[in-house]
Amino acid sequence: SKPFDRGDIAAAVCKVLRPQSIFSGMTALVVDDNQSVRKMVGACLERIGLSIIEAVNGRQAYARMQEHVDRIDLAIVDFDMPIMCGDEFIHLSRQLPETEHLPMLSLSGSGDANAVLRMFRAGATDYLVKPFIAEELLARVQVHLQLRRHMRRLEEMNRNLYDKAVNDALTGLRNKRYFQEAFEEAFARAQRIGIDVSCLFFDLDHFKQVNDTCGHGFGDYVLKTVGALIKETVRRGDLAARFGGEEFVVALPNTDLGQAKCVAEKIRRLIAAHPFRDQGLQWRVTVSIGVASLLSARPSSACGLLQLADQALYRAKRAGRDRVET
Ligand code: GH3
Ligand code: MG
Ligand code: MG
Ligand code: MG
Repeated sequence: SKPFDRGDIAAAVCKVLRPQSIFSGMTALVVDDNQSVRKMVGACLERIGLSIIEAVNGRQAYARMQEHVDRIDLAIVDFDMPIMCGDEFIHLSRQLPETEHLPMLSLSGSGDANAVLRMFRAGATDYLVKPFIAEELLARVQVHLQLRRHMRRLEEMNRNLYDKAVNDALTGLRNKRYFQEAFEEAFARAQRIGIDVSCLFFDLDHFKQVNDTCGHGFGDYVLKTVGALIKETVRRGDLAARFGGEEFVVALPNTDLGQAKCVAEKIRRLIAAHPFRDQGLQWRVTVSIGVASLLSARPSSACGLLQLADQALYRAKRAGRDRVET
């Protein structure tokens, strides 16, 4: 029996993987100064469903990469090309955002070990030697694209986990954990550079009655709406979070007590005037708000500032609710 050569192995791998349109929706950048090589590579990749973008030298390839970086999933790159060769193109591309995990396969003439090394040093992830075997090209490309898909899935999972870790599922505001960390940073920064930072502490009034009378579904709707009203009133640099059940907090960097009180008053009025209506139910909702700030009270920690706002909130409750206290 004849010994295995590279072609046999690649063909065997290919049979297992069976090329088909499994990568439709993905795009390959094919870079070669030789038109027939571009066409051959392109035809191979189209067999597994890829869309093709072509470039005839490194400079043109880099322009295509800059323009389409968000939809290119793979690059097959010739080494020796006029104007800009393959390793320089790969090196430049690796400095673009979002190319960190982009598979870039080097395609160089046989016997040029130096070219292969230069391409790897520039950031290539694999290589093929010309004349290449179509099945081997496809087998390698499939491995890289499958890895890319796994990577994408992991990144997506990671984003979802992060989202759950820092945001409140009901309102979409930040959660308590995120708030505490970010508030400590904002507090430390304010102390360091000698500016003010304020804190608002919200608690919905008689919220038990809302749940008891209209049900938890309506209660949740109220919480969501209050979260949205708070969010749309504060500035982008402010930090709004759901602190607990029907309690919200807002950190206002670079804002003194007087200004913070104005923001709180604005939100209080907005909530009191909002027609809370859902599934045929209607309820009047009010909120009590405690306000405290660094420069007027000089607490020694973020936690201390939060406590002062909480104490002010308690006074607002005792004074009759639906009001702002400092
Ligand atoms: P007040 O603050 O004005 O003194 O009265 P309250 O009725 O709001 O008092 P309290 O803070 O003790 O009650 C809060 C209630 O909020 C208890 C609970 O039924 C309700 N609550 C807490 N979390 C949620 C939630 O996620 N969804 C709903 N629907 N209700 C919640
Ligand atoms: Mg060439
Ligand atoms: Mg409460
Ligand atoms: Mg309450």
